[in-house]
Amino acid sequence: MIDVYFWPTPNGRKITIMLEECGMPYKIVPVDIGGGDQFKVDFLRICPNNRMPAIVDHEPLGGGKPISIFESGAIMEYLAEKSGKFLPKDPAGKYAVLQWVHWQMANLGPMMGNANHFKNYAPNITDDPSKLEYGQRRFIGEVDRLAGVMDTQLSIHQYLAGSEYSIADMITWPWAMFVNRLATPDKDGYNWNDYPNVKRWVDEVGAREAVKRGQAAGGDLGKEKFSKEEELRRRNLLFNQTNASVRAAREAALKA
Ligand SMILES: N[C@@H](CCC(=O)N[C@@H](CS)C(=O)NCC(=O)O)C(=O)O
Repeated sequence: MIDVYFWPTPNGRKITIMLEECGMPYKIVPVDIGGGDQFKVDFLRICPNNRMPAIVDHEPLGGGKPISIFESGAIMEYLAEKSGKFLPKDPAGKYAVLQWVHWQMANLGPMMGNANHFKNYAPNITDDPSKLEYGQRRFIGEVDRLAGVMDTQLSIHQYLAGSEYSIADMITWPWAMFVNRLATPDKDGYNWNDYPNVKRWVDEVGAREAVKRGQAAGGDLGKEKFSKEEELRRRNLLFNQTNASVRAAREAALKA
């Protein structure tokens, strides 16, 4: 059985989609990131970076003691190796996939996260929205550029790494499915006109039964409504982290 430390966000859903595709049994362990579960010692022992997703595999590849892994890219590679699926074994095929896995981890995910922050969260937090303009332009521009990179690739290939569905598609899809909403500065510029090939692939991948199940997993989490003050406290936990605010918990986790 694999424990998946999870909250229903694009990064969390990469893992449930892969587990569903592989038919591997798993148990969701909720990590309420607005409530501060990511700073608990038990979680920091698994993920010193206080970010979900993470997994603990009680029947690990190669046998032996349970293995814990954080960072969704590493988790996807591990699950691909364990299942023998969705990552070719020949070097050319393998690295055709892994280059897109790393592209997602280093580019699309972080840029969309920052575009979402500057476009949707920051205006409700700052007392001077004019200061957000540079950050908005920078990250929305990058999301637009990256959507274009995908669109070109998908204009000649069925899937991101070529003709085979792989972990590159699964790791990218939960973000790419709403790339149109973050690639324009205006609230209504939600169309897919500039990225028709991404839209074709988003629909095709989204129609897979395992992807639907992985996307729906843990769907009862994160639905609670909070008072304005509690909402502010939760955002503060997420958006005002420093070394000083997390260090003691991280060190305690190392010693535990
Ligand atoms: N590079 C990491 C990113 C994970 C990540 O950013 N997780 C967010 C939710 S999507 C999180 O746990 N945030 C908690 C926090 O900011 O304290 C991965 O892909 O696993």
